[in-house]
Amino acid sequence: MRMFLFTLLTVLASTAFQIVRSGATINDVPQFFSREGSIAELWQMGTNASTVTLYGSQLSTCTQRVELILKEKDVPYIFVPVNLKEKEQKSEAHLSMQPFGQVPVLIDGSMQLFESRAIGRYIAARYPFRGAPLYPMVNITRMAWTEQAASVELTDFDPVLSGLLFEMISKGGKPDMKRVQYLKDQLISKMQGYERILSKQKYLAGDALTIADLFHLPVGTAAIKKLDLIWYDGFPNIERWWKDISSRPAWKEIESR
Ligand SMILES: N[C@@H](CCC(=O)N[C@@H](CS)C(=O)NCC(=O)O)C(=O)O
Repeated sequence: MRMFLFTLLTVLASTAFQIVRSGATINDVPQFFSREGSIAELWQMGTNASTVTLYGSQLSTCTQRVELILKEKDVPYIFVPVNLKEKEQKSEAHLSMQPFGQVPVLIDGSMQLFESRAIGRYIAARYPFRGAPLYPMVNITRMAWTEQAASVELTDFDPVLSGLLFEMISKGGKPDMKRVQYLKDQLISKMQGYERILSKQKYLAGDALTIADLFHLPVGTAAIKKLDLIWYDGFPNIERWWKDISSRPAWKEIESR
């Protein structure tokens, strides 16, 4: 009986802690408790019993995105290297986990997941009590802003910088210069949008760090290192934001490998 009461109090205390940490207001609380299965979910979330395994390549930006969220959330994991040069990602065993023959793949107990950003969201939502609070699940407004910022990263930021990396690096010295110019023009217009956002708030989804900010780090850093392209040059608020997020210990550890 005592054990039961202790367990119940622990669950309630950690629930309250999560609500406060997520920035929810008192109006959000009934909605939080009315979620189907929420107590069971919370129990599972708080206990963190399963073993997390990440299949990937440490040099791939997609794998780095997942490792970054795992480290920020302080979730221990086993890393299984997939040799992309040897095409291990196209093996039948890997295709059974990732139907497109790519990395990363995450296994968490009975859960199997691919797509780096989906994995990042999952980790941040699944482990709310660990590490930095990166995904506001309770406050729907803040969740929507996080999704808005994550969508901008996926559809505006990543295609431009990945496109430049593809033209200038992956094509082995034969870039399509018309496309390069188009992407450079796009970059300026996208940076103007980022500067407008970041001149009003500290991070992309408001004044708290979220997964959306962190999702930028792998490709943003690759562009700086491989293209020597300081893409935020001339945009003081983007520069301030970038220096903030790129100096986080979790990212420093990943980029220094
Ligand atoms: N949208 C996927 C992209 C996955 C992807 O492109 N992975 C690359 C590494 S960053 C890969 O596996 N490349 C090897 C290949 O396509 O064969 C994600 O974010 O996970």
